[in-house]
Amino acid sequence: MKSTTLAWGSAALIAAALVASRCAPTAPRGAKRAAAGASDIAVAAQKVFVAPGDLDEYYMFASGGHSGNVYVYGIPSMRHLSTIPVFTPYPATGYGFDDDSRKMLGGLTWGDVHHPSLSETNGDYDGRWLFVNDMNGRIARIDLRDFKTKQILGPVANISGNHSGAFVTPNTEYAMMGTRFSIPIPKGTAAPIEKYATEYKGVVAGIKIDKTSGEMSLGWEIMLPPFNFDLGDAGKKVSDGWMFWTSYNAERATGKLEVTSAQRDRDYIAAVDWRAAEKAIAEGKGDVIGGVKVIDPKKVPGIVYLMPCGKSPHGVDVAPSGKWIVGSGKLQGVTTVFNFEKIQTAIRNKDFTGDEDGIPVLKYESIKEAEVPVGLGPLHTQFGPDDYAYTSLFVDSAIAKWKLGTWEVVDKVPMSYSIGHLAAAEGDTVSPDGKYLVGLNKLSHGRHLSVGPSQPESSQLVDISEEKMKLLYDAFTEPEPHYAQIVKADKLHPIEVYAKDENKHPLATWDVKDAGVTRNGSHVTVKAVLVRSTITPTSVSVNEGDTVTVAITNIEQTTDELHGFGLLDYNINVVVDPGETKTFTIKADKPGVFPYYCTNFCSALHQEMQGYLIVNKK
Ligand code: RUQ
Ligand code: CUA
Repeated sequence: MKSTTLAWGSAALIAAALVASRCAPTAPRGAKRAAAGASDIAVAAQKVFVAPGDLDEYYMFASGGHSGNVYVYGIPSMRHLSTIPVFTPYPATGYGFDDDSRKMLGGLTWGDVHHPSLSETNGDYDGRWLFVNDMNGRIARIDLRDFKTKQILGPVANISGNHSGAFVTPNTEYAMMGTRFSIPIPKGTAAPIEKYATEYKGVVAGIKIDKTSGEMSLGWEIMLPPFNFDLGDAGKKVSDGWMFWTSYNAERATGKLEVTSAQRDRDYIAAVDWRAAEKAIAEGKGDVIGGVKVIDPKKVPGIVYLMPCGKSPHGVDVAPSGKWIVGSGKLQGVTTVFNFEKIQTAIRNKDFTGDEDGIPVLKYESIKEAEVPVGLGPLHTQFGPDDYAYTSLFVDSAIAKWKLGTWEVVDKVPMSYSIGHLAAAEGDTVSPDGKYLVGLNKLSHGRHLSVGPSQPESSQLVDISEEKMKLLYDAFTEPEPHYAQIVKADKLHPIEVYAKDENKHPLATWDVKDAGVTRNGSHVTVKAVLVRSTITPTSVSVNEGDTVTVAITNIEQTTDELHGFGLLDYNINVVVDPGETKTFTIKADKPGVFPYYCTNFCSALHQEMQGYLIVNKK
């Protein structure tokens, strides 16, 4: 098939379309319904209907953007099941109020989560952990055993604006990070903006993951030119061992980037041989910057290569076979498919057209396999069985279905409106399921009852089980879904209570007789026991100026028997799950009497579950 490439001069036209697409049309109520045949609606309704008491087939883990959360949905019902707070305090689960989670948040009360990444074994989701990026140079691990955030790593040295994470490798050796906003490194160094091209740096990093515990630590960092590193995907199968990162602003421009960074015909995808990076660090190569070893590709060649890709690529997605690397230039009408074998051949033959700060630039014509005319504004690609690929089109506000190998576009379905990411069932693994695909749209204009200026995002469920894609359902999701992943529900085995003998907390208290107050100078420790329907002790007396640590154990062993501990006027609300112990610490700097009470409805006598903190004036 002949490929069509959009003339670069039409970038302005696309930019206009980007703006125009923000004014999506409003249809009168009922009109859309009439447009789809009544029978189609009945079929769609049946496909998404999960009867009361029945369970969904898949979990969807959706990024919560600048809410700092991860949202969990059931597929196909699209019902919101749970919110996992990660980078933001969340009183509903007491996150960010107890000592451990407060320490983990490290004084930041927001994060910007874009890319959830489920742990993998041999390229398939294994249901153990979920890693997510935060723009504030951090990465977090959620344990899928209890759906809780267990570790936040960072801010990591030299990484600024970590958009290009947290993509894991096929055996979860690494989760990745990368700089979107280049800065002079180490952090804390200032350089005039005029020196952007030479003194500002992009950095990508591999975060090592312990196989057993999931504990994250810095593996390696690579210093790169000041491009804006955007998305990434790890190679798999034949391309296992490689990592691909898109970037825009090959111009190294500053100022009005929408103009200044769109001058050149091509930007780059950085291809990184991460095993070579790992080896270089093990051999002690790299310069210490910001307290960590950073590989300079000029001094350590053979680790990074640049693949030219159509204007301002956004998503890069590796096909299930690992053979094809799909790079989507968001200012184009095509998506570009690279051939991994050809990339390797070009590297071997030194088939370069130049370099950027000593990093070889591979010859585009030598590594490109196809330019697929998917439509305007391609962003991200997911995969299905039988070599089908699905690409989101922001400008066209649609999803294109096309075939790997023949590069034919076979179907399109409109999205309402302006799709960003898309997520297919296990659609970025080595064995995609097909069945369902969710379009994660940026605009929902007019598709729901008005809730004022802050409109919900729209996520649309699409049936991809047949030749033609069919829209099944509109759901409205919390701000701000970027990427999401959909995993078979039976891969996860969440616990519902913490078993008593697994609770190793040093202040755990399992018997109301052991509850009470001990004093050590001005430090008071309260051991509290929560069980239906009493908080023991029912009152605590301390002195103004004391530091008070309260350790709360919920001794229930029954599913869903959570208790809360809300302390008025001291800004505390801790929620404790069955069998769990949590601590919080306050400085008793306000004298008076302060009620505490169970915030989580637990029994008929939930209202009675209360007590008093008495702070005696000095
Ligand atoms: S992004 S709409 Cu932050 Cu993943 Cu592409
Ligand atoms: Cu315990 Cu409500």
